Amino acid sequence: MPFSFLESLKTTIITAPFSGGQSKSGVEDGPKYLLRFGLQAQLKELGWETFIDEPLKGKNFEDLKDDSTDVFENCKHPKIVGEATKLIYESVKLAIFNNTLPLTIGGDHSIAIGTVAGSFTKYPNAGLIWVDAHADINTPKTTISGNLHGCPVSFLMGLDSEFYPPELQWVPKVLKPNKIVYIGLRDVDPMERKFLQNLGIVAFSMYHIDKFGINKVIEMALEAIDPNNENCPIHLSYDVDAIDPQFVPATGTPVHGGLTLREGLFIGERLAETGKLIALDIVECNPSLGVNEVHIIDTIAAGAAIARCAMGETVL
Ligand SMILES: [Mn+2]
Repeated sequence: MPFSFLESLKTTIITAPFSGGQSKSGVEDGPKYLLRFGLQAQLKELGWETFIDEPLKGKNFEDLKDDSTDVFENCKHPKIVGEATKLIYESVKLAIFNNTLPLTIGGDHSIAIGTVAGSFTKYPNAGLIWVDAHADINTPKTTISGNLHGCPVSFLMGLDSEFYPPELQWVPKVLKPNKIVYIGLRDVDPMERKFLQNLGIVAFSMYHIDKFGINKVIEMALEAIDPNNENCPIHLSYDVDAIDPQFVPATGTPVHGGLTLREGLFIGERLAETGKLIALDIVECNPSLGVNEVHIIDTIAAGAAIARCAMGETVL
């Protein structure tokens, strides 16, 4: 039964045009490009009734991005990240309590602080599938770059919480280490690797995908977040940089040796098939990092295709 946690196929497309979790501009244009590409019409075509919410509308976070005033220890932009993610959190909560599936389109991955906090408020036993080249589990204490898009998982877990900037202390610690699983990792900082090991977090790197194949990896991932078959709902947080830059070039932190486009889409298709999806994020499409028009189109088309696959598109 597809989307068994919904009464009917309704989705709220939540735009999250936010770039404050990292230093490159352009990722705030991701939602605009995805919508211009026809994402809403494509979802309607799949049978979804669609609503749009723009929680950051009227907020000019781009102009507020300031590396000299908005800092806390080594963290960049905690004020705007705190404010933007809180607005996204409220929007996701509203969408999910209204029995719609929140599809949040970013924006950089810091926005997942808000999306996961929102979805887990309704479904505290949910599992989080984090598809990404990176683990995004640095803390304000361990981050080298200071970019908060590399920290959302730690905030959701409350790791090193005594070092949090005041503006991010609102984040509810909803995520337990046994309720997240990673797919696609290939660039993990030494301190992040320690967190994964010490907390016993299940993570499938590109090595595991090569070794077992993507289907088996997803089976193991599903089992890891729901070992006793308790029909746990699934939040999928999908960073497009999980897919190899040859298919998805216009993204902020590309790493070679990633998923093929088909493997990337299969994750969406397979999760849709479980019927357990309750929330979806598509992040880190940055049109301004395309060297040419083809790069931009490939990246946006891949982002939209991931959303469609995860929301029920099948070939046959
Ligand atoms: Mn990420």
